[in-house]
Amino acid sequence: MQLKQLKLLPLTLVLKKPFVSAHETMHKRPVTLVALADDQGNWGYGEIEAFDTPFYTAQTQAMAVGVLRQFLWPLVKDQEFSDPRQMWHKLEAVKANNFAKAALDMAMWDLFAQRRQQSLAAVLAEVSGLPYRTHVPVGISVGLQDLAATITAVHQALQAGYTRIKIKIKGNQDLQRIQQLRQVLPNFNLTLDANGSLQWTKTLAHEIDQLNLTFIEDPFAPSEFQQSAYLQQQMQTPLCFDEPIEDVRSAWTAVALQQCQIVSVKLAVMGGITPVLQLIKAQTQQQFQMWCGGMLEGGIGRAANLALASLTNFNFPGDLSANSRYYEHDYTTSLLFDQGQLQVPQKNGLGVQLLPKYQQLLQQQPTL
Ligand code: OSB
Ligand code: MG
Repeated sequence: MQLKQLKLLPLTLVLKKPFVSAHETMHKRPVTLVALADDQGNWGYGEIEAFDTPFYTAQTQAMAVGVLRQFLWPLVKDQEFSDPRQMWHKLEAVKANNFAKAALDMAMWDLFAQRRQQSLAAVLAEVSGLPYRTHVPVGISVGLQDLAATITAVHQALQAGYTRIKIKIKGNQDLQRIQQLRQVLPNFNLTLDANGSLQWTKTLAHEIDQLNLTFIEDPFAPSEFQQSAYLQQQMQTPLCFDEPIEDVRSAWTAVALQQCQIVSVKLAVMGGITPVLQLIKAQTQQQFQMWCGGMLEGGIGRAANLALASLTNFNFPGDLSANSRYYEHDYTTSLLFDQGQLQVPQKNGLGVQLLPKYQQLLQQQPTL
């Protein structure tokens, strides 16, 4: 297929309530919708998922948009590709800039699946050689808040059927809140995400082990590999890396050097679906566990995550909670959520549609 047109539509999704992590408090979520057309007039969609600020990752939304316009699109415009992986290979000429690459890669996979008249999940299953599920159990990520609000949020999440609940924490002191929560609700599937905010102490491993966690995500800053390895050695609870996982090599190294046992996969951080498929290959050789992380995606990003998370090698429910939980208005039709499971769309491609308003706005954008 030949790639002919690109359109970009910057959007701001307003959160129903602020999402608070150890890094920042988010009120609004910027995304740029990316629409890619082939020579037959088919359109595929992707999303730039970098934030406005460089606090969670180095690349910001504005940087990613700039790189996509100035460098990535000119590399592939009017080029002929038989497969999205071939296009991604071409993008490798540009160093890093994974968020920009991911948006184009997502749109390319959507286009590819549409041309084959298959759902993206079915295409990814075929390409990876893994089966996919039609209903995927999903988890929820609960932002920083006090104990009473945390207990309420956990009760609501359990009621909605979520099979894994992740709670954001900030700093060693905050482990006390989780201890108190465990006194009220000792047994549900709980994970923590410290977003790098913990300090190593002699008692840390023991304190974490007492919380009956499925795993703990990013206790230390991404550069503190040795500290993570040391903690993992002392701790029964599996350690999971999210923020340090930017490519296959970082995942492979972290697992091989026993810095973590579990990997959270974010296709936007890794540069798209293509590198995640490479990671899946590495996983079958090295046998680590992985799951699909989230970063408050809009409808297109959520659908791409779900297609990946439907593959049976994703070992834990992903951060794929229903989008209506975060946003009053998303820009696509919703994925179907029922009793803690998302239904994988059977339609061609990503399987969600742009709402008419956004389709119109997109058409008004210049063609690149
Ligand atoms: O660290 O996993 C994270 C959201 C934004 C940025 C980073 C993270 C998160 C979340 C929310 O935890 C996950 C979701 O999208 O539901
Ligand atoms: Mg995280």
